[in-house]
Amino acid sequence: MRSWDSVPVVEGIDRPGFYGDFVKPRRPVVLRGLTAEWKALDWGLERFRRLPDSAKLGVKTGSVADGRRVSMSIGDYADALEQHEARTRAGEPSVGPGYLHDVPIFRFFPELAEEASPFPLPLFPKWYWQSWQEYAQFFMGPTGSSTPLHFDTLLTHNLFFHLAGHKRFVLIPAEQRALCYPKSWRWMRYDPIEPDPEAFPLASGVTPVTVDLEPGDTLYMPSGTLHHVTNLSMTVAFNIDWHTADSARDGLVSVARGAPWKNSYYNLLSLLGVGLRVPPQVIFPLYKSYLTYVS
Ligand SMILES: O=C(O)CCC(=O)C(=O)O
Ligand SMILES: [Fe+2]
Repeated sequence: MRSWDSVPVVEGIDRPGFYGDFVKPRRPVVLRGLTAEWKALDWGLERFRRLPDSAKLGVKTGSVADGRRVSMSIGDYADALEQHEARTRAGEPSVGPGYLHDVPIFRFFPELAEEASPFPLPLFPKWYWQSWQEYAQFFMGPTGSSTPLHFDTLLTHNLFFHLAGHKRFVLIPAEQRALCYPKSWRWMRYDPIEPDPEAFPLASGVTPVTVDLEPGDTLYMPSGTLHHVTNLSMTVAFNIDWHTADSARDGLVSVARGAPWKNSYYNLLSLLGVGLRVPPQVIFPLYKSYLTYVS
């Protein structure tokens, strides 16, 4: 069974190198310096307070796997986060403000996308170049918040642009899913941070690797990679889940392995786009409900 000893850190990658060394062989990598010129690397709470407060975003409360959300403006969330971090630093008890998790940020605030420039388009299939920002999902969370072990439901590849704070990913190859005690299609019961060998004996065969991200690091996770994520401090990041024709095809037939039917709909749209070049303007209006699809 496939396993990874470590995740390489690479600077200055081009499209042939990225696809040849990582996407095709399905190996994760940390790309360093790719976003060095982005204004987004300076995003702090001040930046979010300056955004319009008319947009209400879904903040996840409790375990993110449960998908419960409360609605808040980004400015109010920034205030709550700051107060929570200050109370925690002072050793005072504080209930966290929840995790702003999987939010299609550039649809709410298109002006922010300009601060992620120059954007590394060549790393994505051409089909995404025109409107990459539509596919971005934003994450901002307090120290200690986490996302339990899962994979991204459509079996997309993931480029994770880490911007602020310290974040720890634990990665497990897709082929080891059955050893991780799936409780649904995408969420696992096994916790690689606090392994419980008695409850989960099969997981002794799992080979997790830990990847710590610094601001400005971009993590590539191949289609289906299992990941557990911990915020070692307050963090800001966004990802793009994207398909190659191969991963869209895998996603389409994953219904036979237990994926929700709805996933096939989104994966068929991606295959029509990435594989058969149906233009994004035709596909996106049909696809966009995925970005608020809590699975
Ligand atoms: O940052 C997190 O907490 C979760 C990130 C994640 O699961 C993803 O990018 O798919
Ligand atoms: Fe994920």
